[in-house]
Parts: sequence; C-alpha cells; structure tokens
Amino acid sequence: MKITSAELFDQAFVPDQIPSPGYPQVAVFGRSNVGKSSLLASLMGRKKLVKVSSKPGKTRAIFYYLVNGSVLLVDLPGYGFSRAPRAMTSQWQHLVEAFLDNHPGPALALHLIDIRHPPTRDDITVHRIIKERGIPDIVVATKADKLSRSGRLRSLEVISRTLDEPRERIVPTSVKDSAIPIGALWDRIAEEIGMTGG
Ligand SMILES: Nc1nc2c(ncn2[C@@H]2O[C@H](COP(=O)(O)OP(=O)(O)OP(=O)(O)O)[C@@H](O)[C@H]2O)c(=O)[nH]1
Ligand SMILES: [Mg+2]
Repeated sequence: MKITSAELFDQAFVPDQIPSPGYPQVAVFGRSNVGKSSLLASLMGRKKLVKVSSKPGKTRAIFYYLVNGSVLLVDLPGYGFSRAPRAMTSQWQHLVEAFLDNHPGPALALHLIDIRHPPTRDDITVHRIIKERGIPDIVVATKADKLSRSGRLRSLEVISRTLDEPRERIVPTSVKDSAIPIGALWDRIAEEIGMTGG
C-alpha cells in the first residue's frame, strides 16, 4: 500500500463525540502498551502524527486517522492497564461499547497481542467481543523483534491455541525490525476490506 496522505481526522473522549464517518473503519484493539499507536504510525509511515502518551494507559480517547482519503485507522484506548485482576475498566467499556454500537461499525478489527506473553484474560474477553459482534478480524502479534525466530514460532502457536485462531492467519509485526515488513499487514487489511490501489 502506497500511503499518499494521512491525517488526524477526529477524536472522541466521550461517547457523544463518536463520529459516524463515511469511510470504512479499521479499529485497533489491544492492551495498554501492546504497541497500538506505534503500529499505526508505522502503517501510515507518519511517526509524528500519532498521539502517543508518555504515561501508558492514561489516554482514554479514540483517535481517527484518515489514510489516502479513503480508510480510517482507529486507535482505541488500551485495556488492562490497572493492576486489578479484571482490568476491563468501566470507562474503557463505556467508550468502546459506544464505538461498537455506533453505525456503521468497524469494517475490520486489528487485535494486537504482545508476542512475548500468552494472551491475557482481557485479551480473550476482547477477542470474544469482536467475534460476537461479527467483526472480521486480524490477530496481530506485536514486538516480534523481541524474540528469536524459534521463540516467535512458539509464541504464535500459543496465541493460536489460546484464541482459537489458525496460526497462519496471525500476523507478526515489528516497528523496530525492518526484516519483518509492515507491508504484509497492509496486504491483509486491503484484502479484508476490499481496498484497491496496491
Ligand atoms: N521492541 C519493540 N517495541 C515496541 C514495538 N511497538 C511498540 N513498542 C514499544 O512499546 C511501548 C508502547 O507502545 P505504544 O504504541 O505507545 O502502545 P499502545 O498500545 O498505543 O499503548 P496505550 O496507548 O497506552 O494503550 C513503546 O515504548 C514503544 O516504543 C515493537 O514492534 N518492538
Ligand atoms: Mg496508544
């Protein structure tokens, strides 16, 4: 995918601010600190455009980025930051449920899982929410540069088994290692939402 333009399109801090944009939305789910904002910056090739808070888990807003004037990448607030065992805070739930209830809903969900750790209970809950809503999804294993090649394969197996997703459908990514090209993820996104233009 050649990126010709990328801009901050909108943001929502409370449910009332959630827009109903006339573009297909690709929503990015994942635990706080899993690498959502970094991945979006990398996908867009725009490091400075993406809001990255210095305090992880403090940003409770939804950010919308319009890419090539045709598709919205949606940076959702991270879950699971609190130390509480069930870390799905009601605030997260409130905003994200309003986002999911809004019409039209996301055309695609990218669900980010840290490749170094088995999916958490919150990851499993969110995976189930995405499936129950019937949203097409791509499971993305982030920070693949942190593991060796064999470690990566082992982790992908664990993620596959825990989330009941075919191993070959899980996309490993890294924003630090160019040997793991981000283009493969763009290809999958384009395929899922029927995007053309290469
Ligand atoms: N090594 C490595 N570090 C990464 C990668 N992606 C993100 N990080 C680091 O992980 C940390 C969190 O990244 P963010 O992109 O802010 O994570 P986030 O999911 O947006 O976090 P919240 O906004 O708090 O929910 C940062 O220190 C990043 O530099 C990666 O692919 N490899
Ligand atoms: Mg972020």
